[in-house]
Amino acid sequence: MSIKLYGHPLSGNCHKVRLLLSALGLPYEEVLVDLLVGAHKQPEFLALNPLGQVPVLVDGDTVISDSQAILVYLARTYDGEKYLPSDPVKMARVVRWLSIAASECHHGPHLARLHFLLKLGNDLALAQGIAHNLLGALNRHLTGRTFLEEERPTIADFAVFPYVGLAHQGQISLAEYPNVAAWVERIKASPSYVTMPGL
Ligand SMILES: N[C@@H](CCC(=O)N[C@@H](CS)C(=O)NCC(=O)O)C(=O)O
Repeated sequence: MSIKLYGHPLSGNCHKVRLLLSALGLPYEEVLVDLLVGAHKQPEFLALNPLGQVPVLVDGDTVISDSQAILVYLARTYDGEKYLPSDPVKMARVVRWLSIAASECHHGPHLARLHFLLKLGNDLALAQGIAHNLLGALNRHLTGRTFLEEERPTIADFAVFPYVGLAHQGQISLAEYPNVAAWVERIKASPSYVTMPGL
């Protein structure tokens, strides 16, 4: 069975999935969905994801959209415990970060980055404010920790990492957040790490 990732090279949401696919050592084909010409709003792509957003993962007959959902699917399908532990407390702690990735990471560093990248005209001060609040909390959480929840990266790390690592593209510096900056470097030093433009 072949795995296809429908994505775009500049999408941090897609990069979450690339990081896990690489960590799992899974071969896959990346299918470019050209967001700049509206390919994500064409009927063929909307049949995969009615919301018209990347990433979408196709694994045989299984179609999953949403980066967080894809991380859960891949982690549980291809490596039982390592990236998403099934112990209820441990799982809840990892899922909490998936929620933060979809909320604070999206409304903070992601939208600050898009302000500059796509000249969105969105509220930059609001996005940067949310980002600094997130980074302060993340910095405190990472005190004395190597990764977000376990002594190894889990899907919590892969979900939060891209938009925090790309924060500088939204003119947000990590200089005030040394634990976050060190965690970003630790992830970049992982043997399976793959990069993307801006990281
Ligand atoms: N919650 C979704 C958000 C996906 C998302 O916002 N994707 C962006 C690219 S990073 C996109 O496709 N935007 C096009 C659009 O929303 O029209 C996820 O985590 O996958």
